Amino acid sequence: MEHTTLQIQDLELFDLIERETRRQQDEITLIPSENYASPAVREAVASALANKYAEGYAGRRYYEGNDIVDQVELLAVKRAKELFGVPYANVQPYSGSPANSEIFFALAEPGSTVMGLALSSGGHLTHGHPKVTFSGKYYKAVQFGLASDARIDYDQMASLAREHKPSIIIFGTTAYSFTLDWKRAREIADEVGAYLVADISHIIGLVITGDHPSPVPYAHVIMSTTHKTLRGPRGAIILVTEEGLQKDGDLPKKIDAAVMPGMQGGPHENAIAGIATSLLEATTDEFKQYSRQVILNAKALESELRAKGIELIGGGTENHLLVLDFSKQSLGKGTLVAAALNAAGIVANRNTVPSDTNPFYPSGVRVGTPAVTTRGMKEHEMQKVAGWIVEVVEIIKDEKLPEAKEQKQSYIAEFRARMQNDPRIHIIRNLVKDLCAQYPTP
Ligand code: DSN
Repeated sequence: MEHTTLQIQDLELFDLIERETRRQQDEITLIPSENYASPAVREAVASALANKYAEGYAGRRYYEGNDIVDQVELLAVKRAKELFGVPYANVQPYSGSPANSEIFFALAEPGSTVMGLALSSGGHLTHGHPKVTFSGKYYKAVQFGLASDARIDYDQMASLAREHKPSIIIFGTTAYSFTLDWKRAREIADEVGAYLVADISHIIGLVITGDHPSPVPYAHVIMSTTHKTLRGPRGAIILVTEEGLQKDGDLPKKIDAAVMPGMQGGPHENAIAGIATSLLEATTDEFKQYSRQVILNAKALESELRAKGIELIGGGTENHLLVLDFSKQSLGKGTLVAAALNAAGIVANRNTVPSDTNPFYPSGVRVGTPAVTTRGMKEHEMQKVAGWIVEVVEIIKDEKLPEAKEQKQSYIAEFRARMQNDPRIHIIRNLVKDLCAQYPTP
């Protein structure tokens, strides 16, 4: 085999990348926000476009030599506008958190009130999480949560909005399994004159194919990352809808200015090229089938896990993800389940559930189907995966995090080592690897 340039020049890094590539091939990714970008997307990201500075916007750059780069960025903008049927798109945000901060700074002065879903209820850090994020530090953040059925509590959202009169309601989720009611959210926003910002990062692929209702008729501004269900490169887009333009005709200008120079410098035109080609991929029949299968696979996981007695937040799923709830076994158990699954080659993430008191050692595990679906796995494979999850949970049924804070980390380290050497976990790991061999990563 011919050696690559990286292999000749930097063997240490080459080896690490090889190992990570192998890990991705040999393991099952159930992290719902991860996916595999296509070879075409990766080619665009690794292209000569990475070499170019292009501060500004097409036709008004601060650097020379951008005639071609302008066309690349305009292509991404055009595809985003056409795919969503919106009048404005900005494709420069580096990722979701910068994009949300840019939207906040464009729409409301620091110090004003913003409202979003609490992190512990499935929201995102940038939706007003107190103290540690720009959204909770520089804005007065109000957070709504879930009702007793684990669905968004729209009544609480409405009453908090009436009480606090937020300038922005940011509505979106990272660990929520049910359909979002954009119409209701818009009614609440209208009642208090707020902007409705939809964060569709997790569900963008499902929105494009109509497998989840679109926020376009209701939201004023839409933000999405591009690397989750869309399968593009790491990045984000901000859209302004017709509704947004009607509320404030200056929104495009405000958002452009907040992105650059407000928050960012030179856009990553190689990533923008990757976004452009992923938006093209999202128009294909193959993408439609993938999106539908993502949901079918999540439903297959749901029915198998439920049948085997695993508790699910809200009882199941309507989208691409599920949150498994182990709080009844013991608080913090999700941390151990995720670590044991990892040892078995099933990669998920620990996640808070509503009853959690310590977000660092949560009791839930979040799993999702976009990545396995991209590999071609279907319901039959999901039954196997669910079976292995159940086996791992059974193997560690008597494990419990110690109460004392100072003992938790050392317990987890010892637990991880024990799981790596557990023969029962080894058997599952080999079965996982065999299954993965039948479904190569793109
Ligand atoms: N990190 C993303 C997720 O995993 O959902 C959210 O930013």
